[in-house]
Amino acid sequence: MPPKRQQDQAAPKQTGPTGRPESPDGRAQAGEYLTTAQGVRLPDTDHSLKAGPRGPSLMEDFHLREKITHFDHERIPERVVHARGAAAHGTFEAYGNAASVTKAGFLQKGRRTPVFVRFSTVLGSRGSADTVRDVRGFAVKFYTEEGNFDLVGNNMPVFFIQDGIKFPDVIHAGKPHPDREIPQAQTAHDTFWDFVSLHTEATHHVMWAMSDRGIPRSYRTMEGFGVHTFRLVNAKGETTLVKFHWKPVAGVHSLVWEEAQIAAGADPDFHRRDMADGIEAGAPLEYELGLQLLPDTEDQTFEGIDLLDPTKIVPEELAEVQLVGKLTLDRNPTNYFAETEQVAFHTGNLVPGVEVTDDPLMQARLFSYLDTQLTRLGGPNFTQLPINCPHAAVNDNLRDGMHQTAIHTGQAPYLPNSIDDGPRPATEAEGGYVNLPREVAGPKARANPASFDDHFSQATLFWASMSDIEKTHIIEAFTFELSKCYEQPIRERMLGVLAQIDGALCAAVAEGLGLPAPAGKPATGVEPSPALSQIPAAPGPITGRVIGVVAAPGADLAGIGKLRKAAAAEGAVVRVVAPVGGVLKKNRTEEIVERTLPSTRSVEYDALLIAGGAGELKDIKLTVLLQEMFRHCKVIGAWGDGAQALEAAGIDLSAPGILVSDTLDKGRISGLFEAIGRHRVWERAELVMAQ
Ligand code: HDE
Repeated sequence: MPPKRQQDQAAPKQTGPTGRPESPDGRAQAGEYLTTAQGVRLPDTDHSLKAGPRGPSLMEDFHLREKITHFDHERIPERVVHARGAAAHGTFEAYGNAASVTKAGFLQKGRRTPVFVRFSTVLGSRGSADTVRDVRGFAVKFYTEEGNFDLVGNNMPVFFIQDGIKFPDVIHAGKPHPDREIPQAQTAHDTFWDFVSLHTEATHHVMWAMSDRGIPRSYRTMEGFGVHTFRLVNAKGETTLVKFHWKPVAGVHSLVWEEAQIAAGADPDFHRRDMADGIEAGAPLEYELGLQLLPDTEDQTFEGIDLLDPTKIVPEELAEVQLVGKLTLDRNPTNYFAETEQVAFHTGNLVPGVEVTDDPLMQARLFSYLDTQLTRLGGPNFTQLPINCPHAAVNDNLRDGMHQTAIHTGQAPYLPNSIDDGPRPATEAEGGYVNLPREVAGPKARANPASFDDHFSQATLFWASMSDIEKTHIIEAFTFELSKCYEQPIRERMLGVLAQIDGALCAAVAEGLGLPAPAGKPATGVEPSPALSQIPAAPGPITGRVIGVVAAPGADLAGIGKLRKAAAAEGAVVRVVAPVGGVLKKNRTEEIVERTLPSTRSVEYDALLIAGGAGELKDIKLTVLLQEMFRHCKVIGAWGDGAQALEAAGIDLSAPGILVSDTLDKGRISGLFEAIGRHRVWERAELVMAQ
């Protein structure tokens, strides 16, 4: 027998990215001195090593070379879609009522699971504007005790295509034209409309994109959807089909198109700033997770709706959305690159109790996400990055590869083995991800089921569910986008598609384009789904909303203070706007001017008031500000002599949603909050359109 092997191994000392193990949360740069990446202290980082003060610089300068080389490689490829995004940390707490349909641990009563959520636009590059008309990504990573579960959804419940094999095509059509790389981050161009008018399965999603859902007010006021049908499995092995929904506690609200355009120029970071500022101000973003539970039948349809077709919804009136837990986003990332840029979502990150279905769009996604991360994050070990690392213990027998940071012990990374000492990772069905046995059979074919041929009936349902003002916005969006196409046949073909949705929609868009409206055969007898409209029936919360107060020297600062206190109690913010910056003082009260008339635009405020004592103000920029607020149907108000300034700006004080009072008492403040809680004064819309 050969002698037993001696313990002869050592491993490098485990340190954090600082070189110091005592930086437990992974934050780098904790050392006292500026150093090279090798930890050598540096006396100077502003002057390269030169032969004399006038140079040339010397090759020998290891600090210069290292600093420049690292900088040269600071970027990683941006995401091929969803490149522009912003994220936040938070917690998901389960109510427990889903426990009967799924064994997933994170949905058991009272379980609190850390999460990281990244919101995004789809088409724009990483530096594009937030408020463009586009679909928004809503990707949630749950760090559950059973491993990571990623719910990689959007703010619209349907998708443009039914089969993932067309994804490169629809994205090529939506991205800027390849010759001049124009236009950025939008669908208002020929190739997009060419694609969707030729692939009419896109029609339902196009309706969502042209509706107000394409320009959300904020991430806080956006719904989220898992899109595909998933399969839940409970402890007894019983299955239920499910559609996932996120319901924002703050309600579902959008910008109006002119606001979206103004924000894209005045504040391209509008949505990410809103989220970060809200979290910083102590107003977390909140959503409830909702399940539409559907029987797992042989044909996987519900009330005639094919559940494997991602261009179809199940109206909430047919299958109630049951709320099963709450998501709270209350912490901003520390470092954009390390967290928001490096986070890697994957539809295949599933936990026991949640399975995917045979939706052909989902099937392709299962391949795509892991594949894309290999290029984007430079190799197979991106799961070791802190933001991607599961909070459950990992023992995966995966070895080596680029950027391996683990120091694996032992000699036999395979199972079973009879060599390595100590406990071996067990493989057990109990607690493991066991795919439920399911019969799979069928002739090999590149084909769709016949039910996938219905491309229009749910687009008609969506249209029929909109209020008049929402319909007007949809008509305006189609007219704007199609006006930007150069190719006449594309516009004409798209009018043909609209004719299949609704005659009035088609006629109105055709009129705007100066083209004849073709005839179509829209579906008849379609039941509207009131849940699809965003116009609130009752005032909602005003958390995260911004109230601007225009003030000037001599203004009623005590009144502003009172308003601020009341707003803070509701999670809303008051910002003082004045002709010039600085501090306003009256008696012992002070107010910091946060925005000046030359530096602000109306899109920054959900409501704008003129403070008492500021009635003398007359400034063309204030007029523009107020006229925009008026056009966008936002709440406008004044107290004391502030009404004079409104009149001077041409605001009709008798119009709906103009709140004028002598003093700012409790009743006036609650009336103001109620009006903001309705989001907009839609009763004013007709007046605005007549102007
Ligand atoms: Fe994605 N998608 N997708 N997608 N998707 C990506 O993954 C893909 C689809 C969604 O914040 C990519 O890491 C294919 C539907 C979100 O990091 C990529 C198909 C829905 C995000 C990819 C789809 C989504 C992505 C790009 C059709 C809503 C951003 C970078 C089969 C349910 C995640 C990356 C984040 C990102 C592929 C369709 C949502 C290339 C092939 C439907 C929210 O893997």
